[in-house]
Amino acid sequence: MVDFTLTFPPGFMWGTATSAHQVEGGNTNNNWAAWEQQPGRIFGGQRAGRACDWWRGRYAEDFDRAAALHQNAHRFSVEWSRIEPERGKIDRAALRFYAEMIAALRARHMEPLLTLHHFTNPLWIEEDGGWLNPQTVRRFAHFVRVVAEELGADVTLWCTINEPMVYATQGYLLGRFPPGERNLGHALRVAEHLLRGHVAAYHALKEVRPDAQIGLAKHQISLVPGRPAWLHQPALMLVRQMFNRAFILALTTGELRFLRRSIAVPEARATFDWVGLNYYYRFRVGFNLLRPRQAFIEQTRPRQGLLGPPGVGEIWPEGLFEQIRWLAERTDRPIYITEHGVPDADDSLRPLVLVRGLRSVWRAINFNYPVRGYFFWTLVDNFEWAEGYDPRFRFGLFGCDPQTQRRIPRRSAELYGEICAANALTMDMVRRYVPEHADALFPGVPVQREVRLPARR
Ligand code: IFM
Repeated sequence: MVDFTLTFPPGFMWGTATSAHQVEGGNTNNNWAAWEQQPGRIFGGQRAGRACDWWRGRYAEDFDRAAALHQNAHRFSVEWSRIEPERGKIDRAALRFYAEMIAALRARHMEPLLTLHHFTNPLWIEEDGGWLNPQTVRRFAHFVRVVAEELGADVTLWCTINEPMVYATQGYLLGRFPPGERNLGHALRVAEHLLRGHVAAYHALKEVRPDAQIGLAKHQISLVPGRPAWLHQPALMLVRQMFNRAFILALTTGELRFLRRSIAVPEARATFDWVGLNYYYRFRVGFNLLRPRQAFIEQTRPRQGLLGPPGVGEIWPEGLFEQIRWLAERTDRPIYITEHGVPDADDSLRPLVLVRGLRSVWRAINFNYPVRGYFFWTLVDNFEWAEGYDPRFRFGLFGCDPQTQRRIPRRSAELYGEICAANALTMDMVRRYVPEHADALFPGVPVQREVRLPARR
């Protein structure tokens, strides 16, 4: 087997990603806190509760852990409901908390990437219609301006909105996130308002900090057609257009196209400096006449491949390459992998997912696609939305028991630390962490075998 080193470009960003409601604990004033109180919404009737206890300061020890693994960046989000608990009322202490958090990252030589909206809304926003209400666009921009004025001097990288199409479809089409609707028309309207929210946030940020580098985190999925492919291919194209492509294309064309509906948003054109890719799964897509409320379309998981817990797609890290390629060619912007990870409590899949994922990212970089950084999801196990603290949905490099707050490093943390330190993935790491996959992942010829020359007479 040949020894090799997959080296990443100098200055490549290595980090993990988190979000406020999932790690802070003590959030009681947002739509998720209210949703968690409704029976049957969250696995086992759980609530986020103390989560990872970051609000009471435990972020500092977790940042120490990240820094000890040689990470040089961290993606996190600020909680709108803390900063603006009531309409127009700004909580300066909450802003100070986030300023301290940013300073804590900087003190550890970690670049902050700040997300402004990651699934949660203040209750006063939610009660006034959430993102179905067009007023939310202006209210969000106001909040963004406040954050930019207070924190902008110490932050360069900004992510306006996390996974807009996940928010729209989970909350308004599949009913799994608040407000639990199943209404395609509403899902599309929410997506449109999120796009307008992104644009408004972009301008608010640029007015306050012209040097801000602004993007958004877009969740992309890999898709294969159901069988027979000729029958189900149109379903795939529909999902691909609506879920993967429409939002991104609107940023380049100024037109948001869903099915036959086209909404002109010319002001969206070019309102981004970089694009973030959140990537996890591959799904099989097809028509199902029993799903009228989902436009007769169903997503299932292919039966083969790397399988995590039920309910999620096949784990297929190679799909990163294709998603990077599409984003790079369509947007012509730098790309950050703003999330990539796997639900895996016993860490039996994570080292392999890291290796296979980074092999794909490295391959994309070698095609000259401008990937600038990689943020693994996530640093410590946290509150996984509708899955709550379901033990099957643990995404952390470190385990975290929400009762005791005890952190337990997983082996993948060590592997990620070695990768970040070396700015590279090496064959030696592959041999030590996923020896059973080394030959299949990196087939080679035994060139280093001793060559015996015939003896001279
Ligand atoms: O935990 C989530 C995160 O909030 C958004 N992206 C996917 C992650 C894992 O499901």
